[in-house]
Amino acid sequence: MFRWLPEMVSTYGGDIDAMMYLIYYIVGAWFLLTCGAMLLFLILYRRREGRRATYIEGNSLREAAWILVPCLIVLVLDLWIDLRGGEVWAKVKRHAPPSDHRVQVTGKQFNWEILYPGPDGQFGTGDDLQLDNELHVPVNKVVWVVLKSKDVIHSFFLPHLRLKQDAVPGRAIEAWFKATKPGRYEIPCAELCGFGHSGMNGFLIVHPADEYERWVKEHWPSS
Ligand SMILES: [Cu+2]
Repeated sequence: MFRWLPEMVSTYGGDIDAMMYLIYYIVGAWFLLTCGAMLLFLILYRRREGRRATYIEGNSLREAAWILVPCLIVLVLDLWIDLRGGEVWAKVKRHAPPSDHRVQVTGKQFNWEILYPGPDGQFGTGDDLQLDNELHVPVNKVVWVVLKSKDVIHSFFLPHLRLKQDAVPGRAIEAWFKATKPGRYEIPCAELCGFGHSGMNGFLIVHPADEYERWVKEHWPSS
């Protein structure tokens, strides 16, 4: 059913997809039920030769039940979505794992500036490295991203990892992910940010452990 979603390569991506399935099937079932009932009534009670319209005096309780019962079912299903959503939210936001891997990503019209802290792990020191649109990370390691913006609101989107977070001017917003498969994945901007928005696209390069070591050695030979 979800073939149009990109491949999922993060630890919490499955939970996000499960939420989408849940909402999709609940809303889909209601849609079919409502359309089905409407179609059925259209056919059952259509105008026919010789059949007179019925005079209905009205029974307020029975009529109200047609509204109240579906409302109650919708409410219960809604609470189910909230409950499941709360669990996923807690997993992603409240019980976020710590990590030594930190990068700073700054959105600007129309690029992602990726700042690596270097071997000392501190931003704003001499061994920092800045690359445009290239986020290199090791596979199976938790990576924290500090999101900033130089101009307008951008949205840092890793569709394959099911992560999307706004980058807001004046704020440093943190997000994390753990990629589970080496590869090259897109980082589009998901917030209309100006005339070059559609071309604002970076790449997340997930390296196997040894390849990541080599990449680090290449950029910080003395480390
Ligand atoms: Cu943008």
